[in-house]
Amino acid sequence: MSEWKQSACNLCFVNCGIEVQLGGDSGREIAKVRGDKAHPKSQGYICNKAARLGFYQNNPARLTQPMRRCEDGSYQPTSWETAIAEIAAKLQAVKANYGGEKIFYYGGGAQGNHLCGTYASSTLGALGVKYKGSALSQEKTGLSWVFSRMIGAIPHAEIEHAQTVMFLGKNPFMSNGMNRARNFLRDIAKDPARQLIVIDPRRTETADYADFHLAVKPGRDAWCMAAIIAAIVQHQTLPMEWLRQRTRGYEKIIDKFSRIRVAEYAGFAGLDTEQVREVARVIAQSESFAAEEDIGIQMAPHSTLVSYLNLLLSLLTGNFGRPGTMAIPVQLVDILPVDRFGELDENDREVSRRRLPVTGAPIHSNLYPGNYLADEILNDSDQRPRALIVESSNPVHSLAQAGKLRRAIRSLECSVAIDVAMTETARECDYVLPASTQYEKWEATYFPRNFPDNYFHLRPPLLAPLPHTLPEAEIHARLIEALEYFENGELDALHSAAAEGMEAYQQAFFSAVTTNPKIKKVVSYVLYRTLGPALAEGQAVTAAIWGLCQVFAMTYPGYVAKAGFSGANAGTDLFQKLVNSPSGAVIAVADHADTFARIPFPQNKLRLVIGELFEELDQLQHLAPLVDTSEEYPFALVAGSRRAYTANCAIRNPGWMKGRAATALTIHPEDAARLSIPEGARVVVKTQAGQAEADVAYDERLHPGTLSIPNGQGMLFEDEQGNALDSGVYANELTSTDHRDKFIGTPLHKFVPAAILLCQM
Ligand SMILES: Nc1nc2c(c(=O)[nH]1)N[C@H]1C(S)=C(S)[C@@H](COP(=O)(O)OP(=O)(O)OC[C@H]3O[C@@H](n4cnc5c(=O)[nH]c(N)nc54)[C@H](O)[C@@H]3O)O[C@H]1N2
Ligand SMILES: Nc1nc2c(c(=O)[nH]1)N[C@H]1C(S)=C(S)[C@@H](COP(=O)(O)OP(=O)(O)OC[C@H]3O[C@@H](n4cnc5c(=O)[nH]c(N)nc54)[C@H](O)[C@@H]3O)O[C@H]1N2
Ligand code: SF4
Ligand SMILES: [Mo]
Repeated sequence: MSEWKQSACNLCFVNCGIEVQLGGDSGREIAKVRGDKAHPKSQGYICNKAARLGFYQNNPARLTQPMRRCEDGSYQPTSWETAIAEIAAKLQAVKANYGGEKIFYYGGGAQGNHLCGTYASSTLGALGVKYKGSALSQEKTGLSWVFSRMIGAIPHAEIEHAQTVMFLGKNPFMSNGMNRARNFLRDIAKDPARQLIVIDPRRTETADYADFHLAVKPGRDAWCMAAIIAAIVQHQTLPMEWLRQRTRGYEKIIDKFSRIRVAEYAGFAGLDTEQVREVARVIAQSESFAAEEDIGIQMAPHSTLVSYLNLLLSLLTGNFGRPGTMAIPVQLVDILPVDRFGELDENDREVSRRRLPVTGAPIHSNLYPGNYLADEILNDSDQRPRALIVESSNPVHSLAQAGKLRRAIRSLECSVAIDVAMTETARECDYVLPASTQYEKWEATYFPRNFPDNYFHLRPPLLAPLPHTLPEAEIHARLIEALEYFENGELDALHSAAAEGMEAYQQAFFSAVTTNPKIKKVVSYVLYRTLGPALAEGQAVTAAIWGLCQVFAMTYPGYVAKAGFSGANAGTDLFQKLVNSPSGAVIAVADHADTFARIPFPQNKLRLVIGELFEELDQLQHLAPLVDTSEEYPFALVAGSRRAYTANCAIRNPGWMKGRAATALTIHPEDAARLSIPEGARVVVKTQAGQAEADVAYDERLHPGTLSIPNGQGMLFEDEQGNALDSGVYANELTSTDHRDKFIGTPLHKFVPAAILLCQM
């Protein structure tokens, strides 16, 4: 067994610090995992999943060579030289014939690895790629739009310090998605001075810790949230002086919500009016209130409208810019950048928006919605994409309507997947390039958002790359070189400056970026190839982080100084600190006092009206559900819920799951009794888009009338004899790309009308 080595868990976006012992015959297996107490954020916390990380690292489905699709559809291994040369030639041809913007990109990092996206930006720059999408643009772009329009920044909810906390469509007991989730739930439940509110149709494991559980009817959160706000406006004291000073549009909001009938909306949402009024009172009277939402509403009917109401609730009650409310953090990289929305009309609606050329899908936070990708490709327009690069994402598995995306990818002139495994997406692509895993190279994620301290974790590798795999930095560098982007010798000055030392390099680099416009488009590549070789052995892939540290130190000198890095070398010092801190380090200390100064709107005022969504509120008065069940499809299927053993597409071997219920389709026992479906029965679940077989388990926590399947199941996996193992339902064989939010295009996976039938024996 090796000594304990620090790293981070990559199974969800919390990325807890871990310590790992390697073992096994090869010494390459992740044998033991424990929480890293020295990690500034997770402080030793891990959930049940981290112990099973070996199933990610030691994956028999791993790619060990570049693969190329043959005429007959089979895949043949090929050399790196051939693969890179052919891909570069094909992408170059697409660029020459149709323009670089006809090459689309999807992905850029899963839950624990974002360096690949940074290096990909150079390949995209060299090719002139304009359109990127990622998993974020099927869940969080609605939220980023709302944040951007109301705050002009992406804030952080300080749930750790709030007196009252609300989880809306979020089940952190199972999904974590926050620091030390289970410890947090235990602590808040024990503290009589604090309250927890959970809004979820299911009586979740999180709801067990709550003071108030609003068991909203599936898909009716818009009425629930509108009722809470209306109850506050009508019966509680609003912080009027604060609203006058700090916000714009509050009069219109108060006017609209003073006319909403609380009892009617609460009733339509399936809730007890008194409970709604009590929750409203608790929120309005709390010292501090902070709410966190997740895909339980972002992927449910009215997705973006509910995100709007959620933020409106905090802002209208003055819960912004104080400890325990909301603050604006500083991050090394804004993974979900502020949405640029341009001019607004007199009703606070956008005058124009960047859109995809064929479908007209709106682009938010610089990302196209994944739900439109297949339609953008499958048509005769001259404007359609001709090539696709997918990196560290498995959209054929994770985007709606898998079959349509398969057809779309097959119709392209060139498609490339960069992954560690032969995924469902890889199996549709012309070329598949094998990456080293997140434990075989330096890695980092750009998710950390804390306040006032923010930290960053640059992790050294635990083991050497599997032979014939490469870190993405090297893959992109080889592609750019095959594209012959630079002339011979164009980067010589930078090479020699790097040999002289960091200070000389810093000067040379900034002067090169300003004098040679070609460098700006491929900055991460240039850093990797020029600074990289001057760094310690194996560390070249961290070169881009050096560049990010320089920009960060220049953008936030005050906050960075408070973390201990100041002067002309602050960026380099910060970089060195990260390289030498295998448990992560604090990179900046922000301040509540500056929060309003960072709102980029006139007089630093928050904007309570988003015209498009404010108007949409009027639709609620008709009390008509946006999506409904029918006689043919009498259930609301939750097409993907987080369970103890789900981790998106990170682990393909179903052997990592413990317990039968891991992959089961769950149903409320009353529904099951009505339909005479015994527990353990094999059933068919059917939607308008498709059908699948599943084993049934009862879940009395479910809202009656709903069915639920876990996310990330049904991936192809063969045992050593080549037999495909049953690994649950492939959720996106049951979903449709048309079933989406009207503003942003997010899929409404939480409410897919469905039927359930017993399989014939
Ligand atoms: N175990 C595990 N953890 C994960 C992941 C994983 O795959 N497995 N994935 C990570 C990722 S990428 C994400 S985005 C997060 C997602 O994290 P969550 O959003 O917390 O996870 P979900 O279980 O998908 O959905 C949350 C809740 O939404 C509820 N819900 C369903 N329909 C509705 C509705 O109409 N209204 C409301 N209010 N709630 C509804 C469900 O009952 C569920 O409890 O989890 C992260 N953490
Ligand atoms: N129906 C339904 N669909 C859903 C969801 C749902 O609840 N229901 N959830 C949605 C959500 S919230 C999300 S976030 C998405 C996630 O969907 P994806 O982004 O497709 O899933 P990930 O697991 O993040 O995909 C990671 C891919 O990266 C690969 N990988 C792992 N490590 C590395 C590495 O170091 N380098 C490279 N190049 N590749 C690597 C893995 O093998 C895997 O193929 O799924 C979404 N899809
Ligand atoms: S909370 Fe997320 S990052 Fe932490 S151990 Fe669990 S799966 Fe890993
Ligand atoms: Mo996600």
